[in-house]
Amino acid sequence: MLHILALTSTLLLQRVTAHGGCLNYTVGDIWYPGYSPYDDPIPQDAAPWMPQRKWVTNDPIFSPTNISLACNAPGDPARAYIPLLPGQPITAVYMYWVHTVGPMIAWMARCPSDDCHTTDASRVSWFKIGQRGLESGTIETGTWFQGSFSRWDGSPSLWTETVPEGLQKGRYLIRHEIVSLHSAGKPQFYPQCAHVEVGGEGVESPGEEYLTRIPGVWSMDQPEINIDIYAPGIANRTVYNIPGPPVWKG
Ligand SMILES: *[C@@H]1O[C@H](CO)[C@@H](O)[C@H](O)[C@H]1NC(C)=O
Ligand SMILES: *[C@@H]1O[C@H](CO)[C@@H](O)[C@H](O)[C@H]1NC(C)=O
Ligand SMILES: *[C@@H]1O[C@H](CO)[C@@H](O)[C@H](O)[C@H]1NC(C)=O
Ligand SMILES: [Cu+2]
Repeated sequence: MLHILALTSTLLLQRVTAHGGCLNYTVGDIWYPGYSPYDDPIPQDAAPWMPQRKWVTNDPIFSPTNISLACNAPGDPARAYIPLLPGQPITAVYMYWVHTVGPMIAWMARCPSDDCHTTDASRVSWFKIGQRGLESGTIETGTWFQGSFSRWDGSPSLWTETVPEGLQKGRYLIRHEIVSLHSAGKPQFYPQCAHVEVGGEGVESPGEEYLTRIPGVWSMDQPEINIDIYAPGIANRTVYNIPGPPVWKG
Protein backbone atom coordinates (compact mmCIF):
# COMPACT_ATOMS: atom_id res chain seq x y z
CA MET A 1 0.00 0.00 0.00
CA LEU A 2 2.74 2.39 0.99
CA HIS A 3 4.60 1.42 -2.14
CA ILE A 4 1.61 2.11 -4.30
CA LEU A 5 1.04 5.44 -2.61
CA ALA A 6 4.67 6.45 -3.05
CA LEU A 7 4.65 5.40 -6.68
CA THR A 8 1.41 7.20 -7.35
CA SER A 9 2.61 10.43 -5.81
CA THR A 10 5.89 10.24 -7.75
CA LEU A 11 3.98 9.81 -10.98
CA LEU A 12 1.66 12.64 -10.05
CA LEU A 13 4.59 14.87 -9.21
CA GLN A 14 6.26 14.11 -12.54
CA ARG A 15 3.09 14.84 -14.40
CA VAL A 16 2.34 18.01 -12.55
CA THR A 17 5.85 19.36 -12.93
CA ALA A 18 5.86 18.46 -16.62
CA HIS A 19 2.88 20.30 -18.00
CA GLY A 20 3.37 18.81 -21.45
CA GLY A 21 3.39 20.40 -24.85
CA CYS A 22 3.19 19.77 -28.56
CA LEU A 23 6.18 17.61 -29.37
CA ASN A 24 5.38 16.35 -32.86
CA TYR A 25 2.99 16.75 -35.77
CA THR A 26 1.45 14.21 -38.10
CA VAL A 27 -0.03 14.74 -41.55
CA GLY A 28 -1.55 11.57 -42.94
CA ASP A 29 0.99 8.86 -42.20
CA ILE A 30 3.96 11.19 -42.00
CA TRP A 31 5.53 12.16 -38.69
CA TYR A 32 7.24 15.49 -38.22
CA PRO A 33 9.28 15.55 -35.03
CA GLY A 34 9.23 18.86 -33.20
CA TYR A 35 11.55 20.54 -30.74
CA SER A 36 12.22 18.50 -27.65
CA PRO A 37 12.77 21.11 -24.92
CA TYR A 38 14.71 18.87 -22.54
CA ASP A 39 17.02 17.28 -25.12
CA ASP A 40 20.36 18.66 -26.28
CA PRO A 41 19.61 21.93 -28.09
CA ILE A 42 22.68 22.02 -30.32
CA PRO A 43 21.75 19.29 -32.82
CA GLN A 44 18.15 20.45 -32.77
CA ASP A 45 19.06 24.08 -33.47
CA ALA A 46 21.10 23.00 -36.48
CA ALA A 47 18.66 20.38 -37.74
CA PRO A 48 17.60 21.04 -41.34
CA TRP A 49 14.50 18.88 -40.80
CA MET A 50 13.19 20.82 -37.79
CA PRO A 51 9.83 22.46 -38.54
CA GLN A 52 9.01 23.65 -35.02
CA ARG A 53 10.12 26.90 -33.44
CA LYS A 54 12.40 26.53 -30.45
CA TRP A 55 10.98 26.24 -26.95
CA VAL A 56 12.97 25.28 -23.88
CA THR A 57 10.52 24.69 -21.06
CA ASN A 58 7.11 23.17 -20.48
CA ASP A 59 6.24 26.03 -18.16
CA PRO A 60 3.37 28.27 -19.13
CA ILE A 61 3.46 31.91 -20.07
CA PHE A 62 1.46 33.81 -17.50
CA SER A 63 1.00 37.20 -19.08
CA PRO A 64 -1.19 37.76 -22.15
CA THR A 65 1.04 40.68 -23.12
CA ASN A 66 4.32 38.73 -22.96
CA ILE A 67 6.00 38.89 -26.38
CA SER A 68 6.74 35.16 -26.06
CA LEU A 69 3.03 34.47 -26.21
CA ALA A 70 3.45 34.50 -30.01
CA CYS A 71 5.68 31.45 -30.40
CA ASN A 72 6.93 30.59 -26.90
CA ALA A 73 10.43 31.36 -25.62
CA PRO A 74 12.86 31.82 -27.20
CA GLY A 75 10.80 31.08 -30.35
CA ASP A 76 13.76 30.95 -32.72
CA PRO A 77 12.69 30.19 -36.30
CA ALA A 78 12.76 26.64 -37.61
CA ARG A 79 14.48 25.54 -40.81
CA ALA A 80 11.98 23.16 -42.37
CA TYR A 81 8.39 23.50 -43.54
CA ILE A 82 5.68 20.88 -43.13
CA PRO A 83 3.98 20.46 -46.53
CA LEU A 84 0.20 20.81 -46.39
CA LEU A 85 -2.75 21.23 -48.73
CA PRO A 86 -5.93 23.22 -48.24
CA GLY A 87 -8.53 20.97 -46.61
CA GLN A 88 -5.89 18.67 -45.19
CA PRO A 89 -5.87 17.71 -41.49
CA ILE A 90 -2.78 18.25 -39.38
CA THR A 91 -2.47 16.64 -35.97
CA ALA A 92 -0.57 18.17 -33.09
CA VAL A 93 0.83 15.45 -30.83
CA TYR A 94 1.12 16.26 -27.13
CA MET A 95 2.67 14.21 -24.37
CA TYR A 96 1.49 14.06 -20.74
CA TRP A 97 -1.02 16.81 -20.99
CA VAL A 98 -2.30 17.27 -17.42
CA HIS A 99 -4.68 20.20 -17.30
CA THR A 100 -8.36 19.85 -18.05
CA VAL A 101 -10.05 23.27 -18.14
CA GLY A 102 -9.80 25.98 -20.79
CA PRO A 103 -9.93 26.50 -24.53
CA MET A 104 -7.51 25.28 -27.21
CA ILE A 105 -7.04 27.29 -30.38
CA ALA A 106 -5.14 26.53 -33.59
CA TRP A 107 -3.95 29.55 -35.56
CA MET A 108 -2.18 30.30 -38.82
CA ALA A 109 -0.45 33.43 -40.13
CA ARG A 110 1.10 34.13 -43.52
CA CYS A 111 4.85 34.73 -43.42
CA PRO A 112 5.80 37.99 -45.15
CA SER A 113 7.85 37.42 -48.33
CA ASP A 114 7.05 33.71 -47.89
CA ASP A 115 10.00 33.47 -45.53
CA CYS A 116 9.04 32.19 -42.09
CA HIS A 117 12.70 32.10 -41.13
CA THR A 118 12.78 35.89 -40.91
CA THR A 119 9.23 36.30 -39.61
CA ASP A 120 8.58 38.07 -36.32
CA ALA A 121 5.58 36.13 -34.99
CA SER A 122 4.39 39.07 -32.90
CA ARG A 123 3.90 41.22 -36.02
CA VAL A 124 1.96 38.91 -38.31
CA SER A 125 -1.79 38.67 -38.80
CA TRP A 126 -3.07 35.55 -37.10
CA PHE A 127 -6.35 33.81 -37.89
CA LYS A 128 -8.03 30.89 -36.18
CA ILE A 129 -8.37 27.62 -38.09
CA GLY A 130 -10.04 25.69 -35.28
CA GLN A 131 -10.85 25.83 -31.61
CA ARG A 132 -12.08 23.49 -28.87
CA GLY A 133 -13.75 24.38 -25.63
CA LEU A 134 -16.31 23.05 -23.16
CA GLU A 135 -17.90 19.91 -24.63
CA SER A 136 -20.42 19.01 -21.92
CA GLY A 137 -21.34 19.84 -18.36
CA THR A 138 -20.29 22.94 -16.47
CA ILE A 139 -17.25 25.19 -16.62
CA GLU A 140 -15.83 23.83 -13.38
CA THR A 141 -16.60 20.12 -13.54
CA GLY A 142 -17.64 19.50 -17.15
CA THR A 143 -15.64 17.94 -19.95
CA TRP A 144 -13.44 20.24 -21.98
CA PHE A 145 -11.56 19.02 -25.03
CA GLN A 146 -8.43 19.88 -23.05
CA GLY A 147 -9.38 17.14 -20.58
CA SER A 148 -10.85 14.63 -22.99
CA PHE A 149 -7.87 14.66 -25.36
CA SER A 150 -5.47 13.83 -22.50
CA ARG A 151 -4.11 10.32 -22.42
CA TRP A 152 -3.22 9.46 -18.87
CA ASP A 153 -1.45 6.22 -19.81
CA GLY A 154 1.54 7.93 -21.44
CA SER A 155 0.35 7.54 -25.02
CA PRO A 156 0.18 10.70 -27.12
CA SER A 157 -2.71 13.15 -26.93
CA LEU A 158 -3.89 14.04 -30.41
CA TRP A 159 -5.43 17.30 -31.59
CA THR A 160 -6.43 17.51 -35.24
CA GLU A 161 -7.48 20.62 -37.15
CA THR A 162 -7.91 21.20 -40.87
CA VAL A 163 -6.18 23.69 -43.14
CA PRO A 164 -8.96 25.99 -44.43
CA GLU A 165 -10.33 25.09 -47.87
CA GLY A 166 -9.10 27.38 -50.61
CA LEU A 167 -6.29 28.86 -48.51
CA GLN A 168 -3.85 30.76 -50.68
CA LYS A 169 -0.71 28.80 -51.37
CA GLY A 170 2.37 29.96 -49.53
CA ARG A 171 4.30 29.72 -46.32
CA TYR A 172 2.66 30.14 -42.95
CA LEU A 173 3.22 29.81 -39.25
CA ILE A 174 0.90 27.37 -37.53
CA ARG A 175 0.36 27.92 -33.83
CA HIS A 176 -1.25 25.53 -31.37
CA GLU A 177 -2.30 27.15 -28.14
CA ILE A 178 -3.69 25.69 -24.94
CA VAL A 179 -5.10 28.12 -22.41
CA SER A 180 -5.42 26.54 -18.97
CA LEU A 181 -7.82 28.16 -16.54
CA HIS A 182 -7.60 26.01 -13.41
CA SER A 183 -5.93 28.77 -11.34
CA ALA A 184 -8.45 31.48 -10.47
CA GLY A 185 -7.54 34.77 -12.12
CA LYS A 186 -4.23 33.33 -13.33
CA PRO A 187 -4.55 32.02 -16.87
CA GLN A 188 -1.73 29.91 -18.28
CA PHE A 189 -0.78 29.99 -21.96
CA TYR A 190 0.99 27.12 -23.70
CA PRO A 191 1.80 28.02 -27.33
CA GLN A 192 3.91 26.12 -29.88
CA CYS A 193 4.57 27.19 -33.48
CA ALA A 194 5.73 25.41 -36.61
CA HIS A 195 6.49 26.43 -40.17
CA VAL A 196 4.23 25.03 -42.88
CA GLU A 197 4.09 25.32 -46.65
CA VAL A 198 0.63 25.23 -48.14
CA GLY A 199 0.53 23.97 -51.71
CA GLY A 200 -2.39 23.58 -54.08
CA GLU A 201 -4.13 26.24 -56.11
CA GLY A 202 -5.99 28.14 -53.36
CA VAL A 203 -6.36 31.90 -53.69
CA GLU A 204 -8.38 32.81 -50.60
CA SER A 205 -7.31 34.60 -47.48
CA PRO A 206 -9.29 35.65 -44.41
CA GLY A 207 -10.81 39.14 -44.16
CA GLU A 208 -9.90 41.73 -41.53
CA GLU A 209 -12.55 40.53 -39.11
CA TYR A 210 -10.71 37.21 -38.73
CA LEU A 211 -7.27 38.70 -38.10
CA THR A 212 -5.53 39.58 -34.86
CA ARG A 213 -2.13 40.08 -33.29
CA ILE A 214 -0.50 37.80 -30.72
CA PRO A 215 0.17 39.13 -28.16
CA GLY A 216 -2.84 41.41 -28.42
CA VAL A 217 -5.73 39.01 -28.78
CA TRP A 218 -5.92 38.12 -25.09
CA SER A 219 -6.12 40.47 -22.14
CA MET A 220 -6.86 40.39 -18.44
CA ASP A 221 -9.92 42.55 -19.22
CA GLN A 222 -11.58 39.58 -20.93
CA PRO A 223 -13.90 37.73 -18.52
CA GLU A 224 -13.25 34.44 -20.35
CA ILE A 225 -9.48 34.79 -19.81
CA ASN A 226 -9.33 36.43 -16.38
CA ILE A 227 -11.77 33.94 -14.87
CA ASP A 228 -12.34 32.24 -11.54
CA ILE A 229 -13.85 28.93 -12.63
CA TYR A 230 -14.75 28.09 -9.01
CA ALA A 231 -16.79 31.25 -8.37
CA PRO A 232 -20.52 30.95 -7.75
CA GLY A 233 -22.39 31.88 -10.89
CA ILE A 234 -19.44 30.93 -13.11
CA ALA A 235 -18.63 27.39 -11.97
CA ASN A 236 -22.09 26.11 -12.89
CA ARG A 237 -22.36 27.71 -16.35
CA THR A 238 -22.75 25.28 -19.23
CA VAL A 239 -21.57 27.70 -21.91
CA TYR A 240 -18.08 29.11 -22.38
CA ASN A 241 -17.59 31.40 -25.34
CA ILE A 242 -14.04 31.23 -26.64
CA PRO A 243 -12.91 34.84 -27.05
CA GLY A 244 -11.06 36.29 -30.02
CA PRO A 245 -12.06 36.43 -33.70
CA PRO A 246 -14.26 33.76 -35.32
CA VAL A 247 -12.69 30.69 -36.89
CA TRP A 248 -11.96 31.07 -40.61
CA LYS A 249 -13.04 27.96 -42.49
CA GLY A 250 -11.99 29.19 -45.93
C1 LIG B 1 7.95 12.61 -31.19
O1 LIG B 1 9.10 12.53 -31.98
C2 LIG B 1 10.23 12.03 -31.29
C3 LIG B 1 11.38 12.10 -32.21
O2 LIG B 1 11.76 13.42 -32.36
C4 LIG B 1 9.98 10.63 -30.83
O3 LIG B 1 11.08 10.19 -30.06
C5 LIG B 1 8.75 10.61 -29.98
O4 LIG B 1 8.42 9.29 -29.66
C6 LIG B 1 7.59 11.26 -30.70
N1 LIG B 1 6.48 11.38 -29.80
C7 LIG B 1 5.42 10.62 -29.86
C8 LIG B 1 4.36 10.96 -28.91
O5 LIG B 1 5.30 9.72 -30.64
C1 LIG C 1 7.75 35.99 -20.90
O1 LIG C 1 7.63 34.60 -20.85
C2 LIG C 1 8.86 33.92 -20.88
C3 LIG C 1 8.56 32.45 -20.97
O2 LIG C 1 7.71 32.04 -19.94
C4 LIG C 1 9.66 34.27 -19.64
O3 LIG C 1 10.90 33.63 -19.69
C5 LIG C 1 9.85 35.77 -19.59
O4 LIG C 1 10.48 36.12 -18.39
C6 LIG C 1 8.52 36.48 -19.70
N1 LIG C 1 8.76 37.90 -19.83
C7 LIG C 1 8.18 38.78 -19.05
C8 LIG C 1 8.49 40.21 -19.34
O5 LIG C 1 7.44 38.45 -18.13
C1 LIG D 1 -25.52 28.88 -10.50
O1 LIG D 1 -25.00 29.36 -9.29
C2 LIG D 1 -25.57 30.58 -8.89
C3 LIG D 1 -24.81 31.09 -7.68
O2 LIG D 1 -24.52 30.04 -6.81
C4 LIG D 1 -27.05 30.36 -8.61
O3 LIG D 1 -27.65 31.59 -8.21
C5 LIG D 1 -27.72 29.86 -9.87
O4 LIG D 1 -29.04 29.55 -9.61
C6 LIG D 1 -27.01 28.63 -10.40
N1 LIG D 1 -27.54 28.28 -11.70
C7 LIG D 1 -27.85 27.06 -12.03
C8 LIG D 1 -28.34 26.87 -13.43
O5 LIG D 1 -27.73 26.11 -11.28
CU1 LIG E 1 0.94 22.99 -16.02
